[in-house]
Amino acid sequence: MNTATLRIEGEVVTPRQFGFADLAALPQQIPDISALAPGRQGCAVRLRALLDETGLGARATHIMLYADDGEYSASVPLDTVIDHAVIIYGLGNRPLPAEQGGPMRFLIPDVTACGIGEVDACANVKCLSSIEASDGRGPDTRPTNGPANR
Ligand SMILES: Nc1nc2c(c(=O)[nH]1)N[C@H]1C(S)=C(S)[C@@H](COP(=O)(O)O)O[C@H]1N2
Ligand SMILES: [Mo]
Repeated sequence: MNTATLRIEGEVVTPRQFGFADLAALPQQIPDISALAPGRQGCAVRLRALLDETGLGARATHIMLYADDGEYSASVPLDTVIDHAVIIYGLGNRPLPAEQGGPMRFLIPDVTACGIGEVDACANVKCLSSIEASDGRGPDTRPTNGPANR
């Protein structure tokens, strides 16, 4: 049973939730993420496609990425990531397995392309439950001591 949803909220015009089928129905699909991120698996949709659906509020400067454990979160500048970030949501027509950060995970395939230190691999939030557009930076629990895998 797959009831996981991803909420898009905060400084958006129309907040909404996306389940597996909703994400699969959006434009801007990447059928195989390994084309953008060698070594990774799954199908993805561009962040831009979700934000096109909700619309963005004029005050939105950052997005907060919340994991479903209610503990891990990251806050990154919207302009920097909007044309890089994707949501990986499936593998073989099923939700992305938890071992790979599923059922939905945020991924910036090439963090160096973003060109700022605020955007790093630690912002690739697994078990993503909410993306909140915000006016300014929000809560961020990313480790500051280097790119260790946690
Ligand atoms: N929910 C959640 N997502 C998370 C983390 C975490 O602790 N919890 N760690 C982050 C960190 S510090 C890194 S470096 C990347 C590692 O993801 P990867 O193993 O898929 O490359 O996941 C990020 N996403
Ligand atoms: Mo990290």
